[in-house]
Amino acid sequence: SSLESISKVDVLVVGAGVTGIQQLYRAREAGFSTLALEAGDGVGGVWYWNRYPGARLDSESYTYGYLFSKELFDGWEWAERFAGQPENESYFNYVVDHLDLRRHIKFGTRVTSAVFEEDSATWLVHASDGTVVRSRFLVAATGVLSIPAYPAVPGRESFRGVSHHTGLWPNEPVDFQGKRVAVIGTGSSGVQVIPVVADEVESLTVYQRTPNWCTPLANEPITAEQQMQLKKDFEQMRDILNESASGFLHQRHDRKAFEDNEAERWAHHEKMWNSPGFSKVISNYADTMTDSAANESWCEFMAEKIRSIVKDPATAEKLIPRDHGWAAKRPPFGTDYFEAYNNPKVSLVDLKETPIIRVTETGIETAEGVQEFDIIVWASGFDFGTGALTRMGIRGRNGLALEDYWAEGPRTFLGTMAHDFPNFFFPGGPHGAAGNNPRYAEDQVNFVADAIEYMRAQDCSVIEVPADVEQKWNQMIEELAVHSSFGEHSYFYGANIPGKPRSFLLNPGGRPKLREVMGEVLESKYARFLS
Ligand code: NA7
Repeated sequence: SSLESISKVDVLVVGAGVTGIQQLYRAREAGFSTLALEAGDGVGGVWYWNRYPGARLDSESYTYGYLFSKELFDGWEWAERFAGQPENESYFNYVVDHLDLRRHIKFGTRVTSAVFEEDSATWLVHASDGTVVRSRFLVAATGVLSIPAYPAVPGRESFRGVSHHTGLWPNEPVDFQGKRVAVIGTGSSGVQVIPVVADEVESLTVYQRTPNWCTPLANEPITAEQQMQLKKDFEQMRDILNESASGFLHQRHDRKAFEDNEAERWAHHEKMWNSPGFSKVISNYADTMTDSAANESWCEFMAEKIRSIVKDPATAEKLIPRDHGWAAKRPPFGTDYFEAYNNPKVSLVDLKETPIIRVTETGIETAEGVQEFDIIVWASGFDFGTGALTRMGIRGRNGLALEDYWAEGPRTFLGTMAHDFPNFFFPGGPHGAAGNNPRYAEDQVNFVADAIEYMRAQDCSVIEVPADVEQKWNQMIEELAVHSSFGEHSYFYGANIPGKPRSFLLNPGGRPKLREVMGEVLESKYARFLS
């Protein structure tokens, strides 16, 4: 009968990316029956889907990988400070095989609905391939950057050439050799793909809506000596990361911008320009994000850098952001990004002057006419934070749809639970994100694992966050969001998706707040959460 085809598990994990893999591991370690459903045909999540040329970490590789096992850490040597997509994908395959998790993952299986059934206090989950699973606990580890977004321009489907979103890149390599290529978008993905394909193409046309403060990533290989040091310093490194608000090793700078004279200030700007990844945010002048003059000084320095790199003055001016300061949008980090515009094959279209009217069968039409292309690369971003969760058909108590509950923006506790959605967790979700993804996601994974182990020990069947406790977390988000450097025009507010409610999607309290509140719940022995 059809009933017999329903598998039953204690813990169903959706997604085999950075968060889902760890959740699956913890559930198996605790002896729960488990299954993970993964839409892709391989593990790695964003590192599976974003396989476009140039895709690369901008968190230091060794601070991004798992830190819950020294053995796992010692068994892997990162080749580069900021690993590229192939290395990341290999890493997650290494982890899954090392921990013997692969046989618990069902690939090519996208969850289409998940309904909470009151009587049995279980979740009934359906997937695209006909898979049906009943689980006691449902964990959606579906990521914050997993639903690609496209500009609302007509005709995209009519294009007869090759067209790919960076976040849905095909497994087979795309041949750029001698092709006329368009790239739409100049965020983190755009600045990575542009310089890498520029050399191969016949022509590359970049469609830019908002220029970004892109700075050098400062990637380099990790030497044998550094490898040894990393292994030696493992515990110390983990301690620093655990204390860091955003899960990075970078240390805060103790000076404010105008405590230094102009020469000193320029020297610090120069140092920042050349320093790796997010140190440009964390180790910049302490008031860079709070004092507009401090922010402007750094921006003025960066504008000069852009002018000194880009040979054509008109192009340089177009590449300099005018409407937002440093870290008002998520800053991208690149390698030879601005340099790419000195390549005579590369040209820049300013979409504020000439917006895209439509995509045609052969190319892209603006007020200047149609430009023909062989390949269009959509580096146009994602439905951040809530995108995957509101598309999964999640139904809580009394059939309440998660997308309705979140119609005005997400309501969560710890970015991990929602009231009226019992036995449901979404580690790595909205309101949790605060910097280096795996670092806060692991806090959430551990919170979930500890909670369900405790429930088993106490013989409880339902866990649910009380409404007032959820309310308090949301209030914290709202109150602290005003101190975040990210503006309302950033995708952290949902601004890139037409019709999406504007609400802050990160955890502005950072990892310390997350851990503090988790600690309180643990100490109270989940008071008022269990029944
Ligand atoms: P981002 O950072 O959201 O960048 C998307 C880019 O696409 C950005 O330049 C956008 O311009 C542009 N865009 C988006 N919608 C449109 C429309 N309608 N028309 C023209 N241009 C558009 O996504 P990424 O993939 O680069 O990076 C995502 C994350 O991955 C990143 O933050 C890291 O965490 C890794 P806009 O600025 O909106 O004017």
